Amino acid sequence: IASDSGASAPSPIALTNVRTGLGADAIATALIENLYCLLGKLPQHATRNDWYMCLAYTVRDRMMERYVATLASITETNTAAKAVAYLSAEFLTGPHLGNSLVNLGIWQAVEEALSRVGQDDLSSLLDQEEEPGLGNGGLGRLAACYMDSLATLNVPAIGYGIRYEFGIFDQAIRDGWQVELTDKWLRFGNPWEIVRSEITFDVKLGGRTEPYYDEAGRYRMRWLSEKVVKGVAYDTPVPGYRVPTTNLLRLWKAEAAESFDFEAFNVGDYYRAVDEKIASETISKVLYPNDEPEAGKQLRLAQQYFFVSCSLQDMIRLLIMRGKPLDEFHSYWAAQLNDTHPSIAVAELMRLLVDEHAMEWDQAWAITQQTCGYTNHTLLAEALERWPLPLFARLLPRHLEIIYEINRRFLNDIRLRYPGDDQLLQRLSLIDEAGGKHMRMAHLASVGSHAINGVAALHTELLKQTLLSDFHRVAPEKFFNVTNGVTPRRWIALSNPNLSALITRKIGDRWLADLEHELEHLEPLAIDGDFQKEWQAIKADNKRVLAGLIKERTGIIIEPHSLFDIQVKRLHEYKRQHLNVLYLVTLFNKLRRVSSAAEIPRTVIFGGKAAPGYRMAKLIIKLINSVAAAINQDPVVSQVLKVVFLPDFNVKTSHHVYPAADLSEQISTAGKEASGTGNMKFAMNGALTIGTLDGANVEIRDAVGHENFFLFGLTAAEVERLKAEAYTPRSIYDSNAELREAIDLISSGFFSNGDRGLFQSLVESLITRDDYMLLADYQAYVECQQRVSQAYSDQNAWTRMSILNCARVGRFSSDRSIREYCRDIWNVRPIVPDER
Ligand code: GPW
Repeated sequence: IASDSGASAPSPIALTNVRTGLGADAIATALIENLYCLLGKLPQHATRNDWYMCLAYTVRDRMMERYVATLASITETNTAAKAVAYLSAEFLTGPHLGNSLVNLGIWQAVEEALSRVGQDDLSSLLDQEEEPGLGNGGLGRLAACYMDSLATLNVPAIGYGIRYEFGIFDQAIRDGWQVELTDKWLRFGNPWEIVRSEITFDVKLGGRTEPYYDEAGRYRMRWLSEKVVKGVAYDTPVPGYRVPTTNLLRLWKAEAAESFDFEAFNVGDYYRAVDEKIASETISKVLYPNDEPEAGKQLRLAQQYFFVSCSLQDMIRLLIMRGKPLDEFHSYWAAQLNDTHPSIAVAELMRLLVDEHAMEWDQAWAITQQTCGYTNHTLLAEALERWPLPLFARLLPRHLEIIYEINRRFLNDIRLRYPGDDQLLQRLSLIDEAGGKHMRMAHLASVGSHAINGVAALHTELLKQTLLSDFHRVAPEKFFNVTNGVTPRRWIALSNPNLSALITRKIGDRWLADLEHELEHLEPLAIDGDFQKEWQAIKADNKRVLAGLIKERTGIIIEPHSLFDIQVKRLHEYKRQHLNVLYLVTLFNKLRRVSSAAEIPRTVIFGGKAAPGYRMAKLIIKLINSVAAAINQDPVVSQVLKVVFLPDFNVKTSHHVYPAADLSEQISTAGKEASGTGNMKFAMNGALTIGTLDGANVEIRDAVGHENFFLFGLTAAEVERLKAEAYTPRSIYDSNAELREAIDLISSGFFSNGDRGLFQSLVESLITRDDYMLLADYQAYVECQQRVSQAYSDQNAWTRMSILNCARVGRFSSDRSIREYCRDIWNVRPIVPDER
């Protein structure tokens, strides 16, 4: 076993070292050494998980040098670099191992090293990793893509969030229904994190406030809390793609504060102390599984405040470590609020500066506004965070006072600028006075930030015109659009390695680091017959892999040559999975009537979780599975149509899904999906989109060319107009025979063993309210799907469109998004660690 020399050397460790060397030799030696030293095993006794763990440690070792250097640049006294603090309640990173191998450029060396130690199957080790499901869907995954891009662009950054003990639940399907299972992702340990037991902060909760005079005779407030919890930092390195920067994700775990008296003499006190400990730890126990949140849960507010307070205290600590004065906080930190979940940061930063560090209000306020930026991710009214005032006051009494003061000053200012407009004041107020009083977190975030952005062009326009129109009126200069993006490292290189190799063979290897400028070099190849063949062969391979996975997970056998038509995303009425189902039932009816000989064979694949308390979403899952069962067992129809619900859709399984898609379903009601990001992942992997003019679909269609995109449905403006004119879905039901036949078949109990009641609430809501306008878009959708089938029957034309979709979506790299944040919102510049 090689020895680790130079442990005390101050200079960088030699690159050939067993802990850092990137060659197969060093890695092979390190594997055996880590197996022995960290896991206490000899190779002949190692299980697959042992090999995974020692490989993970071996890879992590190789990030440490860059991680330490990058961290130094955020802590050293003589650096002028501003860093980004990305505050997010969710980071849906997905498995780390494969991504680390891609970004460090050691995939082949690791394969070689593994074979030298008798392990020939890297993919089975990759499979071994439990993914950290610390997010629900798009918002959490976006945060992970942005962390990858920040590091890749050499922008120093810390992602701050919560180390949930239980992430998003695992989904099982029993009798067609979703069943939730707890996600014990830490069960076998987490080799990617480093606990920083010395980095802890106290977080107060509850109690009351009290005025006092400080030594200088100044009138101040102090917060006498009811309890204190402690946050402990857990760091996960985030390596950039083949660059010197390795940033970090710093997630806070809640523990009992030291101050709790475990040496109590009295037995009763001892048990009380243990109970307190358990209560403290519940704060970071579990991720709330609502994709677009249901508000009003006290523990959720406690989670938000907990991680925000720890993060801001840490940012102040790091600033002080750098020897900078507190009044320069905003020169060294840009804090981005990922939706309103961390928006309590506005009040907490004020509290820390004013109460804890005795800063004057005006100065603290200027610093707070210059530091914070707010990203909005939804216009849906039901997803806007509003806290009942009594609940807020109980948990955060001092913050309530601070917010009242922020509000008083803000509204005063507005009153002077818009005299006599009391309506405007009411609409802008941080407090909603109607009904039971509520705190409007989007207003707090908007007032406390210098920049507010939406996540796609359409979304930002709607944000300015609707949800935040008054804020746009009083402060138009605050508004920006930053269209979302996704990282091509995970979503092409890692999940579609064959496509990746083909692209590199044709246009060189710079595209993964510069997608916006390089990927378009594929365009001329779209009409190259040989290239088309290679492209088709890779898609066919990917489809076979997904077919294998589906067979393994569901027992359903699908035809790899059929058109793979895929809708994977969280279940939500606005995303309209049930519009897809209405089309499937229509197709089913048609295929039972007429010969299916001419039909283009399709496999329609669904995946996604429903919030456990969202009854309609869960019923839609049951409907998909019920319709799937009827179709798949029909001897005639199943020749040309199969329907699959792939259980437990998560980052790991998604690696096999996007690369295998021919058709990407992006069919939300126009105006409802802020951006979507799955739409980008599909297009990058050569899927064509069937979609509405919603979110980033609009920009994707413009980028790939209107002729290479299957558009249908009402526009956002038409949706609003129709709603205003008293939309009557029943008249559409009455007048469209095919639609009526489909809905009636669902009502009849055909898909539910004769149970006419099962889907009644769903059918009822469609015919009577249809909030998401499925019936209004139904005919257009069905006709558009016919155009899809026709197009697919010309494989060469389809392949050309597929190549063009990939070649033209370079701007949906999260690198482009992050460059825009850096330029427009954060005013930060890249810095290579060695030069700092
Ligand atoms: F409600 N999104 C999400 F806006 O995944 F906060 N979870 C959420 O809680 C919210 C939004 C919130 C999604 C949007 O629905 C999707 O359109 C967008 O692409 C994604 O956030 C990233 O911006």
